[in-house]
Amino acid sequence: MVKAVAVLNSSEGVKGTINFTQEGDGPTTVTGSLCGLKPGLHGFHVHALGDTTNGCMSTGPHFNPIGKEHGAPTDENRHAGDLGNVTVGDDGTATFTIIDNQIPLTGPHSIVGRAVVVHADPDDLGKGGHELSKSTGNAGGRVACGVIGLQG
Ligand SMILES: [Cu+2]
Ligand SMILES: [Zn+2]
Repeated sequence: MVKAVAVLNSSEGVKGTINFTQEGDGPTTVTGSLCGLKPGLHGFHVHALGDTTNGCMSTGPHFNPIGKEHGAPTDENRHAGDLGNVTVGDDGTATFTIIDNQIPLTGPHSIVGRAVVVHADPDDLGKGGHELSKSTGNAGGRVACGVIGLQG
C-alpha cells in the first residue's frame, strides 16, 4: 500500500487535508476534508507542478501526461488530473471519497510531487461551451492548494 497526503491552505481561510492510497496497480482512493469554502460545487484537480512559490498559480495546468482535453472523471477524453467537483455544504465544509484509475502514486505518471487544487467555481466538466471549458472546465480562481507528498 502506497500512501500520500496533501495539506491545503490558502490566504482566504480555506483549509483541508487530502489523503491518497493505492494498492499495487489498482485504483487510487482519495479521501478529503475541506473547510472555509462557499457552499456548492468546486472544481477539484491534480495540477502538474508541486510548486507553490507563487501560491496556487505556480502549480501549472491540469496534470495531463498523455495530451487529452479537459473532461469529467468518467470521460475517456480527460486530463489525468480531472477529478471533477467536490460538494461543499451550507456549513462551508466538505468530506468526500473519490476512486480513480488515472492518478497513480508510483510509476511514470505518478501524482506524487504534484499539487491538488480547489477552485472557486464549479468545473463544467468540459461541457459548458465556454472558451475555457476544454482546458480548465471554467472553474474560476484557485482558492486552495497543496503539494502531494509520500507518507511513510
Ligand atoms: Cu484546477
Ligand atoms: Zn482538466
